[in-house]
Amino acid sequence: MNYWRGIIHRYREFLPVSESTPVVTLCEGNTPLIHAENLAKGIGFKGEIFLKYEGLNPTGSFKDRGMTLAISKAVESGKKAVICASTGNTSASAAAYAAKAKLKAYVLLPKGAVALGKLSQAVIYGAKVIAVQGNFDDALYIVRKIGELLPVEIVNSVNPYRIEGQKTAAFEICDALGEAPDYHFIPVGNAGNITAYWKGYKEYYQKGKIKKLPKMMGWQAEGSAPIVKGYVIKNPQTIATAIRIGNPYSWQQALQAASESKGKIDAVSDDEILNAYKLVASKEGIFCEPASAASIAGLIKLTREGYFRGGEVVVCTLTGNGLKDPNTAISVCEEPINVPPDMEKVLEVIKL
Ligand code: AN7
Repeated sequence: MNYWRGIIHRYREFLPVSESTPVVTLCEGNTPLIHAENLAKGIGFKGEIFLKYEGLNPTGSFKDRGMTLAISKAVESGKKAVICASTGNTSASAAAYAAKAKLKAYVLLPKGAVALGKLSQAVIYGAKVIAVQGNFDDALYIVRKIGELLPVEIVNSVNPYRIEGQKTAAFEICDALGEAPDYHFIPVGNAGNITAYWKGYKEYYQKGKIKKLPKMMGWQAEGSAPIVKGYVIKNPQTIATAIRIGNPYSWQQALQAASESKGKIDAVSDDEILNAYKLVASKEGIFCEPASAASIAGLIKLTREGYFRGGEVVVCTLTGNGLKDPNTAISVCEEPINVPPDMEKVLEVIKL
């Protein structure tokens, strides 16, 4: 048998698992690395852009890479329940993997600030959904307190197995390109993913699988940019609800990834995010969620500023699937044109 069996099976030697670890997988990983020539041309980037489309994971986001490991280790250690706070994607992933593992899942969501697709996932997979009348940071604080009180496994990225699993995306990129890219662009919310990628690249470098390391370029939304500003944001705002986080858990690790790699953490506005979101869909046929487009928005911004010399290889992680949040897509695009059931009327619209 030689079918894809998920990231633990593929990258076992790099992960903290043993023969006796029960592997809970939905066959996550192995996501496409898409060569984005149209986008490069459209934004005037004189190098090569590759998009790591993590929206094609089983629950539609990169979180599945970390969740397969976090849930497998929770089962190995005899846990019966898991808990997380989430802007949506972590809860969808936790709920799915908990269902597969026959564990109970409790998810705390900021009330009214989670895309409908993500909420629908958590409920259909059977999690107990708790809407907190506050933001993500409030919910994560409560989850961490509950983790100290009850025999429940926290599956936010405070759980180190999440980072371990997520680093496999960096491995896949290097395996596909045969080398690390020059730059890696990635959205930053709670800052677990940038931490994970940097760890993955460094491990591949130490093993001699790659000969250079990329510069890590992390992007926050302007209204939710604590790392860029250097202080906790009490009431973070952005249309990109997935990264609406004011006090990221892996703050220091994100800064370290940027400084060690000679990259940066910077911010883009909601307008820049939405522009990038529409552009990657219309130029490349890839529908990602708004938060994911922060990586593209950052690349556009730096290209405009003349940051690049030309010839660079850049990877942008598109962290989640656009179908999770169709409301945002519909709200930023032209409305369908209504016509009576009459070919002449349709031809008037088509004007080819
Ligand atoms: C699509 O689901 O924090 O910097 O609770 O869903 O590792 O937090 C989601 C984060 C980027 C930011 N893109 O990643 C959650 C949550 C998407 C996301 C991020 C998230 P991190």
